[in-house]
Amino acid sequence: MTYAEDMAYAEDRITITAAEVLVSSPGRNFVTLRVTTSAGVTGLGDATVNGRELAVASYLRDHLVPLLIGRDAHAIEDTWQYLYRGAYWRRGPITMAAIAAVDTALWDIKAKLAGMPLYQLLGGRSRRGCLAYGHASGADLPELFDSVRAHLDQGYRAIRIQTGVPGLSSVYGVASSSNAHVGDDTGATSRYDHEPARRSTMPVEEEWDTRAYLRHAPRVFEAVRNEFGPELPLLHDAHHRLTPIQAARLGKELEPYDLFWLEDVTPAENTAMLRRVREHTTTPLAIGEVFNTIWDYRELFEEQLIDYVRSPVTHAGGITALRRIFDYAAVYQIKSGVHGPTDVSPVGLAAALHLGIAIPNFGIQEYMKHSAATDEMFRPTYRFTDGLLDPGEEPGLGIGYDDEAGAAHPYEPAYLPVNRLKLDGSMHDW
Ligand code: KDG
Ligand code: MG
Repeated sequence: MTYAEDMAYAEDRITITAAEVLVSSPGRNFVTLRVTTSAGVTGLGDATVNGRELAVASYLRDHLVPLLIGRDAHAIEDTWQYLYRGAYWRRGPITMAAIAAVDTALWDIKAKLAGMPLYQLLGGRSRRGCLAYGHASGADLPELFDSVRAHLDQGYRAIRIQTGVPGLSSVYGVASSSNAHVGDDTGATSRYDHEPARRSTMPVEEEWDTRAYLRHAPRVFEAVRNEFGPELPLLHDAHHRLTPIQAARLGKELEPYDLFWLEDVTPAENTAMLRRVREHTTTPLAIGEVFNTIWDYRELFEEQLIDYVRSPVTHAGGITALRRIFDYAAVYQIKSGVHGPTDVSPVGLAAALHLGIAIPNFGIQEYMKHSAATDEMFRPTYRFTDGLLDPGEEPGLGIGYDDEAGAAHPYEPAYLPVNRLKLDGSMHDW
């Protein structure tokens, strides 16, 4: 008898009876997996890969869902290994987002069956709440200061700072009414603080000038410190655009402004580049939102080249895999700093909060509020109070999925922008 046949005879087994891939677009696209069990309990997982949603939907629908039917819903680790090792073609954002969705849905189910919020199964509460950072931005300093004040009024205790760069018409991370959520069904014309994907069949082209950015960024942080004082934790995302020596210069020049972190200073593929950056600066470094396995972090952890891990549950293979990454990071005093833009759905954010409230080495959680249409569809029960996010006390993840709302917001093609150098039009990292 094979192991699988042996397990099939186990008494009181709760099996997976169905798994649906739900692609919807309440203001932006999301890929959600809903797993149903013989006990009638369902679980949700987020598999959204911004701008490549249909690839992961197909991976799930065509290749993983057929393998799930009849499996033991409680055997989370075995299912993870079965999908990861079993694929032969390991790693990569599409594979790992698909595995993440299955893993997250199974944790949701296990916690619902236990009648507990998921964090209880991950070791219980380790802190009052998860410190969250919000996104302040402005085309210029007055607009940026208004945005910082608005975030402080909302209770944020840590704030990411992004601004326009003189000579460039639009820059990653800077809100504006002209690039408000395209097709946001709420009809919002408000500034987008966080939604770079535009609904269109082709990516929007932006332009970039590294020298102008490097001249401008330290002046912005000097002005923000002068205006808001030394206490407020400030973060900044360089969004993969610098060479190692440029990154080293930026880190060094920002040292007087005491950043909480400087994120994604160099492109993620060659992690050894961060050695050069680290040799020159004590500004804390965060990286990893485009990583997808523990292997991507090995060199960075063992050489202590970073301070914060940016992987979200959604893109790093789920709760099972991200938990392992955090445990490995803890050996080196490295903390969590989970990616939480709007393209991580409320399911992915809730999973991060259950993990974040439980682990010993929580650092900070990125938080960009989802649109009203998104929250109506997923009905999250996590709460943001006084700068802290709390996963709540509902059994499981505390997230729902409204099928009618999902059907009313079908998928629409959308892409992240691409970047070209202002100097000569060559392609650059966006
Ligand atoms: O889909 C891409 C976004 O998730 C990314 O651009 C957001 O860098 C980002 C961040 O730090 O939130
Ligand atoms: Mg980032």
